[in-house]
Amino acid sequence: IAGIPTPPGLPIVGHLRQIAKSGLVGHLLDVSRTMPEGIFKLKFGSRVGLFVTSADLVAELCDETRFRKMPGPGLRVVRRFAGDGLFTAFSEEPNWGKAHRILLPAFSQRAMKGYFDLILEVCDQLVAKWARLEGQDILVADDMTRLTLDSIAIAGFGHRFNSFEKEQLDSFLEALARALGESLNTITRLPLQNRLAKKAKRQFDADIAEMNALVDAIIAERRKTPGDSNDLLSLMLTAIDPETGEGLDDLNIRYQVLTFLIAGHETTSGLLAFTFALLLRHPHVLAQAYAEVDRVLPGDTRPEFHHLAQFEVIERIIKESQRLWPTAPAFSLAPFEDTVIGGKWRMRKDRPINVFSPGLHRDPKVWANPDEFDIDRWLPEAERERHPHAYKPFGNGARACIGRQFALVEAKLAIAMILQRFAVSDPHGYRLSIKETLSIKPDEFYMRVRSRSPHERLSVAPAPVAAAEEAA
Ligand code: FDE
Repeated sequence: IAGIPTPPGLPIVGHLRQIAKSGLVGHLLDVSRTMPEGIFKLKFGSRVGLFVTSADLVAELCDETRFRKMPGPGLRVVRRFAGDGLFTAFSEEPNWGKAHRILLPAFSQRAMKGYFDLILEVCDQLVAKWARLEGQDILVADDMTRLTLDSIAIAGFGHRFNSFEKEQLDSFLEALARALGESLNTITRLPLQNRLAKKAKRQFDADIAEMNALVDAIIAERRKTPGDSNDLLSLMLTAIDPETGEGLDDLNIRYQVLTFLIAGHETTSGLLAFTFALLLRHPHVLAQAYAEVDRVLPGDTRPEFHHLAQFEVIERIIKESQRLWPTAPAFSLAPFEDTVIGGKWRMRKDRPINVFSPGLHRDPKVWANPDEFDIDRWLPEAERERHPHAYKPFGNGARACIGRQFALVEAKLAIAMILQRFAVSDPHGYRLSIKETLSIKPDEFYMRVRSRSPHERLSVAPAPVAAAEEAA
């Protein structure tokens, strides 16, 4: 049994000061680079956080006979508004299994096909807006947020935010951003500071009330006019869990709607924004993406569901973007019983351990040149030989992301439609900096677009990889 390594920190405030400087994710990445064992602990005031970045250790944590998801301090604060909704539920809570079984059909391949036209319509709105903004700075993360929020709301709940018609982001998003920020702050603030944060607490309550009002309106809307849709909301309101013979109760439905509104847009918008920031820094990869889009969607071809499977380069781009910057950057697990991992680190029953994904995704024992953006890591041969637990952008096991396919459909379609229509550029030489709520986004990332001429669409040279594949 060994002591878990920790970097030197100041007494009492522990690592809080460094976190204030470089953000939690930035600080964790810095620390993980100095921790060759791939496990470390950090002091947050009186609390100690455990972090794991080694693929071998993560393999043990992902063994569902020994460990299960255990929401840590951050998610426990989010429970004040998301309750026992899918994301924040403890695995033992009966509502988790119930909702999981009831909602799973809404994420089948067939369901994705059904959402396609709705998502396409929202992507059209983004493209139309950007066409009007030609030559001007576009704040990428904000428009990606409009896109992903509108998509999950229309596909999941038949609710239209119409975000692209508005200058300002929906006030729901401001309330949410503050509430998530506050959830993050309660992790990184000292307990004494927490007690003093009265004003923050009042704002937190007001923000929760505002979010609930929106959710209740969406539910009331549907109860008034049920229609014949088979979406998430109709499953929540009417479906019966085959195992218990029960449906979801009203409070849980509220938690689920809010959960999907949040989980369905935050992480996917960050993913899209990171992807464009990375593409603009890697013109040779961007060229490959253009070549693929021009091959799959020549000229003004309207995208259809079956095209998505042909975006092989874009898929690798998305995977590599999620490797470097997984927008849900951590998930936490705890053992059912006291146990030891790696042959020497003691893990206490029910005590959460964080898998810090940006660190795991750079584990030097698995990834060559881990900080380099290289989409060829995702060629099938390379993938087959990889450590099976070195990549967890969607979490693990039964508690892995239920929205994964939805996010990928949306991301692929949005990327393809933007590249089909626009030449993208980065006139300000963006230097990546991370904005953290509980998820991460590129901060203050602006890009510009210009409509591609028909000539440009024909003249993009196919990238070597794509050419070789076509010949094969
Ligand atoms: C989930 C999730 C996860 C796990 C977490 C933990 O474990 O804690 C992760 C990692 C994730 N997720 C991630 C992600 C990314 C992206 C892009 C996404 N995600 C997206 C999405 C969309 C949607 C709708 C969603 N997502 C949703 C969700 C949910 C509901 C959940 C929970 C599940 C359970 O059951 O638990 C998740 N997600 Fe995600």
